[in-house]
Amino acid sequence: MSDTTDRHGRQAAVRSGPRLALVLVAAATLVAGVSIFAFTPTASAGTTLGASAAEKGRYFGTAVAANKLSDTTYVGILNREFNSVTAENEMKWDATEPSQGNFTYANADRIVNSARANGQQVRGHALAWHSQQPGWAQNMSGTALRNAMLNHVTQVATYYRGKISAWDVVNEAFADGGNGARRDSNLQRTGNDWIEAAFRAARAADPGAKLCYNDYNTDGQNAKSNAVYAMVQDFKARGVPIDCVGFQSHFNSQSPVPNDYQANLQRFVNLGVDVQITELDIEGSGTTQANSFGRVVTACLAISRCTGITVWGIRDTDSWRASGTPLLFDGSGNKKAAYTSTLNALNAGGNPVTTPPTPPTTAPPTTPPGTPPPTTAPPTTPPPGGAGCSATLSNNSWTGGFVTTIRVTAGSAGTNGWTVTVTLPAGSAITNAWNTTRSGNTGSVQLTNVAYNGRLTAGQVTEVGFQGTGTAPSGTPTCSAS
Ligand code: 9MR
Repeated sequence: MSDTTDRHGRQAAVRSGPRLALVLVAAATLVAGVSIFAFTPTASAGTTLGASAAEKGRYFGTAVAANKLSDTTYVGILNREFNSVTAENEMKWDATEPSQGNFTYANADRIVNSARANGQQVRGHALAWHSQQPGWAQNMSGTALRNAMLNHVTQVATYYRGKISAWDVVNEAFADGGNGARRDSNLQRTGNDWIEAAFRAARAADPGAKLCYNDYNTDGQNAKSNAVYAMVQDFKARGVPIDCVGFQSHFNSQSPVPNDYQANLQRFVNLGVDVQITELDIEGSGTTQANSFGRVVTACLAISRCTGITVWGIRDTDSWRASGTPLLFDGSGNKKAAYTSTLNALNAGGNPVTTPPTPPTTAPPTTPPGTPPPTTAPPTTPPPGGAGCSATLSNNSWTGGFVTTIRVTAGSAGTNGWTVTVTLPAGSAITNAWNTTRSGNTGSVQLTNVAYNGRLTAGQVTEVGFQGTGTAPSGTPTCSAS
């Protein structure tokens, strides 16, 4: 490693004069709204996985278990080699909402805090999944489960807003076995639109995170990957917010790296999404295993929108399939042949990442509870709403529920406070609201400012929101200023 390159390979361009052009490109890219997690390519060969991937504009990550963060060998490799982490279990539904409405983030936070302290990005895994649900959710069905799932997505994505590079919003929703059907599950039985509803809720909660669909046995072209492909194509056509597809890539002798791996990933890219290798492990040993890792890495680096690779653990002994010795380090933490072939493939590859900025595809982002909402500068033309105020609403809706964003604009006199009245359709009810004090939850509902967003100058805008069950409100809410 050169002395101008940190272990993640990202600072070199900042410190190195001849690379100023790259810095300017990176800065312009940031202004243009591209992910803050993009890495700046440099010219030299990396000596760690993360540094080498970063030189190609990518990340190289690993799954991390919170209870191993006190293992010095583990942590030493983690912080030397990787520039992205995924919580192996700690962000799953059973871990983060063990009883309904009771959110626990301590173990996930240990991973996130460790990552942030060491300059690593964090992949979020996973918001909605048929497996590893808490018992209370397993026992739910219908609208109650749908709303519980959406509340979970909203709460967790809001809590980690700004800290997650990409979320696995929905995990493993398609069946194995050749017919391309959705997997039967309690979530699937809430209605076929549960996946898009989850993506919409995630986008509303964290507009800055890339939103991925993640699955296994989709690594080559087959009935399952064809079904995921059709879903992504449909989502892109209808403006459902999806940014990326995760290919877990758990391989063994029965399920080896498919010959059409690169072609399969490329066809998804051609739909307009990024692809990521999200849970890579390959059972085996020696040269055979090493060659397989090399093939996977080479395939990713050949694809301009394959933005990163995550291996599912550090040492063989850390693996969920430890007996298959499927990882890059042996049980003592020594680099295996698979490590060397992976690093060599990273250094040899391929195409730099070119991923366009993600335009918002849904309603304006909502502001998480407790966070002062964004405001805009006063316009030079007279604002709408006369001397008082005006309000508009926009919705993210799904069967049985909705998130509504209310935009309040102060009139020419500004406001000291305001109240918006929204009428909910019969049978609809608000379940929670943010940045506002609410009176009632059905029928005609009054939303009043809270302490920090009542005083608006002429034309100034503030946003508040609520989530509810039933059908979303429509029309123009009334607004009165004080
Ligand atoms: O590695 C995870 C293991 O510790 C858990 O016991 C297991 C339980 O479902 O989940 C493992 O991770 C899975 C991941 O979340 C989704 N894709 C398959 C992974 C391996 O089962």
